[in-house]
Amino acid sequence: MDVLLDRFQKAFEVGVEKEDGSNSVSFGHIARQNRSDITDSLIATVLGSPAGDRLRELLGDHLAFLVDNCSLRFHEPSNEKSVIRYHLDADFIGIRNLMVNLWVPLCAVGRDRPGLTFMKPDVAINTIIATWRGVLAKQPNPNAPVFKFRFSDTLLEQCTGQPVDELFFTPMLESGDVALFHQFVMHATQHFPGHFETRRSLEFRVAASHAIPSFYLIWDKPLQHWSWSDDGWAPSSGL
Ligand SMILES: O=C(O)CCC(=O)C(=O)O
Ligand SMILES: [Fe+2]
Repeated sequence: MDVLLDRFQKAFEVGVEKEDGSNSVSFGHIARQNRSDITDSLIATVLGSPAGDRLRELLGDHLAFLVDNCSLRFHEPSNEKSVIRYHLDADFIGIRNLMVNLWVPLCAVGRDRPGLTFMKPDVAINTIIATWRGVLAKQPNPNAPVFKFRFSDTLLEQCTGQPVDELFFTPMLESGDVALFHQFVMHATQHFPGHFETRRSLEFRVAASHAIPSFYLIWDKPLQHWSWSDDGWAPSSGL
């Protein structure tokens, strides 16, 4: 945990200048400032945890980190960009090929600080996905859109026939816990009216090296490959 916090602090010192007004800095940006030592250390730490074993089970021995969408996020009440309403990460990752998001708060969340709110796994999502695809299809280039679609409460109630309060849950997580989900799990910043303390978190977005998500391929975005061997995880050239 201390390692993660220390690296977060260092990365923000490198990163804040660029992403003007924004509350997040991508690993790709940090690496382009010649500080991939910081992002490598973050990746090595998360892969060395039980989350690394889980990724291996899900994606295999060769992982690709989608570094322009791996980020450090500093969530503060005064910054409206901090709040991200209901969405699917498929917006910017694409439909084809699995993307896993490891979301890691660096403080306890869900009670005094806003956590991440997830759609309950038993909600039928067919209509939601159909609606999402319908919006995507209307984009100028549906194969590689710049797409940020937020689902309103009303739209979610129309899609599911249930009150929105019944559709979601917010796990209480401790600092350094890992929430793992894919690009079709709907989520949002926990709605937290009134004052709350700032919250730092990390987002690692990962795919199998042989199955890069569609929008990443189309845009030819940067990847960092890590592979498993008997010596553990290490950076690699991919397959
Ligand atoms: O940190 C948040 O509140 C939102 C994070 C998010 O949407 C994500 O990691 O995909
Ligand atoms: Fe998200």
